[in-house]
Amino acid sequence: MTLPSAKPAFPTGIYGITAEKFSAGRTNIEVVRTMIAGGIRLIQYREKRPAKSFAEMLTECRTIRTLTREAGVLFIVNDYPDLALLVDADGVHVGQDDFPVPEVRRLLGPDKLIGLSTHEPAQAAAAVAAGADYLGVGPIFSTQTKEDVCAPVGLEYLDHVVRTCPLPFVVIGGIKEHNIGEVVARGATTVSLITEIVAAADIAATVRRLQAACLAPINA
Ligand code: TZP
Ligand code: MG
Repeated sequence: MTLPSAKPAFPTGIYGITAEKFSAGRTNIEVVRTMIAGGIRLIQYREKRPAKSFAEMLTECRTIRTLTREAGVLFIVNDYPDLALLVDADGVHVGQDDFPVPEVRRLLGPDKLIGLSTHEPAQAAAAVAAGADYLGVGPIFSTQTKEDVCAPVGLEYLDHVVRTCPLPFVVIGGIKEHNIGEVVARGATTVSLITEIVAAADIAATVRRLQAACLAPINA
């Protein structure tokens, strides 16, 4: 008898990501609270050292874990599998230069989600082979939010993933209210926007509108 997996399903809709530097004076905790008030289902904690110490990140992630658990929201930690384990997050998101997915799997076990950022077809195929649970696809459009970001991959790579990838994926990079319709029309069902959300005057209302735009084809 095979036991059902305890691994959560990867949600459709808006994937919120913290970025205190762009949050107009609000803390990550305030931003997370208002994203949740707007109905978000998936949040990633993304902060880099040395802007934040590990101790600071741990404290923030503990609070975010409590808030997301209360609301039934999935919680992913960027870059740091140890931090994810310490706060019992639902998973980790890594990039091409972070620890390889099989090593992260050894640390996290079978029930946590592992996401891997990809920028080209060969990386998508490798992510599947390595046992990732979902792919990051981007940057779709140009963005200033990420340091050392590669050139936009464009909509062609998104089309490739939609056509060929057996895993769920999230699109990211330069996505705004005015262009989210373009990626959704091409088959994106989970969409991440950093500055469009964390810098918004009314984060909850922005999440609500984006969520509706993202899920429109699914609810049609
Ligand atoms: N990975 C690829 S692009 C990006 C990350 C983390 C930043 C996206 O930020 P924005 O503000 O939505 O362009
Ligand atoms: Mg990374």
